[in-house]
Amino acid sequence: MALHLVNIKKNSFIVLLLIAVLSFLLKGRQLFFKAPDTFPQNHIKLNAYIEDWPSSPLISSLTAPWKNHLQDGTKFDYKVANDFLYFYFEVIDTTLITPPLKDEISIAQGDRVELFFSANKDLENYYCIEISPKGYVLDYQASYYRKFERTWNCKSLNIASRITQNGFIIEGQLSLRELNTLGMGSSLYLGLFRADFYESNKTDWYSWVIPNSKKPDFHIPSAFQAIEDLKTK
Ligand SMILES: [Ca+2]
Ligand SMILES: [Ca+2]
Repeated sequence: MALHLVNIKKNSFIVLLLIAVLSFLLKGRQLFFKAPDTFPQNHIKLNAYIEDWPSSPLISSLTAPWKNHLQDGTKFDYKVANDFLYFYFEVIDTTLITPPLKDEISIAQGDRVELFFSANKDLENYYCIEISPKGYVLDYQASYYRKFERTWNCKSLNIASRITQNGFIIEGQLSLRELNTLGMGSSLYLGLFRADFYESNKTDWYSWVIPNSKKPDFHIPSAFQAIEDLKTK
C-alpha cells in the first residue's frame, strides 16, 4: 500500500514535471512564432525626419468633428522597439501659431498635437502629452471629468521636432517601463488630437476617433481608441 502511494506520488510528480516542461516549451514557441517584426529594432532615429518609418502610416488623417468632419491629412504612426514606444506626427499646417514659451500652459495657446493615454475606458486616471510645433511639451495627469494635475511630467519622453515647408513634424519616444508604472500594459486606450490655431483667435479641433460630444471635448471616454496589443506593433 505504502509502495503504491509512493508510486502515485512519483507519477504525479512526473506528470507535473511534464506539464511544466510542456508549458515552458509552448511559451518558447509562442515567443518564437510571434509575428515577425519586419521593423528593425534599431531603425528609428529621433530626428524629426520620418524616412525611417514605413511609408503607409497607421493614420493618414485626423478629423474635425465640429467642423463638417474636415480632414487635415495628419499622418501618425507608432512602433514599439527597444523597450520604447516611438511615434510621429506629420502635420500640414500653413497657419503656424506658436506663442512665446512663458510656461507650459503657453503651449495650449497655439498649434499642437496631443497624445492621451489611459489604462481603462473610464478615464479615472489618464495622462496627456501636448506638443507644440517647436517640440515644447505640456504634460499632465488627469481624472474624469477635467480634473488636471499639471505637476505630472512624463519622465521618459524625448521629442524631436522640425518646422517643414507646409507644417511640422514631431517624432518622439517614451519608455514602456514608464507606461507600466502608470498602470498600462499591452492594452491601453489612446487618444490622438490636434489643435489648429489660425487667424489669431480661431481654432479647429481634430481627433483620431470621433468623440461623442456636441462641442469640442477630448477629455471624455469616447475620444479614446482601444489598443489591444501594443507590443506586437
Ligand atoms: Ca526619424
Ligand atoms: Ca495653425
